[in-house]
Amino acid sequence: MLKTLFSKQLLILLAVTGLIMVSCKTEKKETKEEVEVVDPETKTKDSIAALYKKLVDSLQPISDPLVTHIYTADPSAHVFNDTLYIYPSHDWEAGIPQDDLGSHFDMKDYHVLSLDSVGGEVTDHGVALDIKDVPWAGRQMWAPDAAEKDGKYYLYFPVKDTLDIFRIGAAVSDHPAGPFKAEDSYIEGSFSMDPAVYKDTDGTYYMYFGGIWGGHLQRWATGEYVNEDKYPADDQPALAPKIAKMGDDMLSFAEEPKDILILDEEGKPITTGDNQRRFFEAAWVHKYNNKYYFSYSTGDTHNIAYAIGDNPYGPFTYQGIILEPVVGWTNHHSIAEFNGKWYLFYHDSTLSGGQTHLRNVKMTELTHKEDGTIETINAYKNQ
Ligand code: FUB
Repeated sequence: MLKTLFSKQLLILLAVTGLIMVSCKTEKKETKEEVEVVDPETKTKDSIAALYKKLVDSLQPISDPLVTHIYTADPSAHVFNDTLYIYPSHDWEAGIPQDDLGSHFDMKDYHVLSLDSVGGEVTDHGVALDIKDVPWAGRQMWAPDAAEKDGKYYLYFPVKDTLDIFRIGAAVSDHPAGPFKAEDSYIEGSFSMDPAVYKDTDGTYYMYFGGIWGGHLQRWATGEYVNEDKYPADDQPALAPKIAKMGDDMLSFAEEPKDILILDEEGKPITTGDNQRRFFEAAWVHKYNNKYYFSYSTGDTHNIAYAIGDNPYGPFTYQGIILEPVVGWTNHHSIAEFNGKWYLFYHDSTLSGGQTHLRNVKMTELTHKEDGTIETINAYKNQ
C-alpha cells in the first residue's frame, strides 16, 4: 500500500516539479533583477524537498524512534543477560552525494543501545568501536551484528578495507555494550556485507552475509574479487546470500561460505528478474517451532521478505512479506524474542524528514500465525 502511496506521491512530486518549472520560466520573463536573485533549479529542489517532508510528516508511524539524539539504522537485536541489546549502524551527515553504491552511507563508528523492558528507557552506551581503531579499515562501517559465547561478546561488522573492498571484521569485549577491540585483520574468507550471526539451539554459530549493488556480492561470482558488476541473467537463479559455520574462536569461519538457496512455491530458485522476491541484503535468521526463518531485504523493491526451511543451510521456501516499504530507500531489520514475545526491529527515516542516509531504529511486536506464517506489518497507521 505504501508503495502505491509513494507511486502516487511520486506522480504528485513530478506534477509539482512541472508546475514549479513552468512558474520559474514565467518568473524569468518578468524582470532581469528577478532572474538574478531566483535560481530556478534551487527553488525547484527546495519546493520538492518541502513537499516530500510534508508528505513524510503526514504519515502516522506505528512506533517512535528508540533514540532521537543520534541517527541509527540496521538494528540487530539480541537478548543477553535478560537485557535487550541493539547493535545498529550509526548514521550521520557525511555530505557525500547519493549513488547506487551507497557512498552516502559513510559511517565511522558504532554505538550499542539497550533496554531492560519494552517501552522502558533506552540507554546509549556511547562509542563501542571507532573506525580509527580498526587497523585494516578504509571507510563505510555498515550494518553490524553481535554474538555471545562463553562470557565474551563479539561484534561483527562490514567495512571497506584499504583497497575499498567490503570485508567482515570481528571485535571482542567482556561486555555486551563494548567497548570492543578489533582484530588485526578481517575474518579470513569473508567478503561483502551485512553479517548476521545465528546461534542454533545445539550451540552451533553460523554467519549469514552478503548484499548486492553497494554490498559487492556481484563482484565475487568467481570466488575472487573482480572489480566489475556481474549479475546472472534475469531468468537465472538470483545471486545467493552466504552462510558459513563459525570457528570455535568465533573469529574465523570453520568452512568455505556456501550459497543459501531461496525457492519459490514450485521449488524453483527465485530468479534475478524477480526483484519483488529475490535477495538483496540484510539477512537474518530466527527459529520458531523448530523451523528456520530466513528473512531479508528485497532492496530496490523495499520489502522485508522471508522464507522458511528445515535446517540452517536451507533451502528456504519463499513465504511473503514481513515489513512493507518504509520511509527512506533502505529496509533492514532483525527479529528477536524478549520476555515471551517476538519483536521486529527495523528503521525508517521519519526522524530526518525522509532523508535516506539519516535513519532511526524502531521496534514493534511481530506475530507468528497458527500456520507458522508471519503477519505482514505496515509501519504506518494511515496507509
Ligand atoms: O546502512 C548501510 C547499508 O544500508 C546496510 O548495510 C544495508 O543493509 C542498508 O540498510
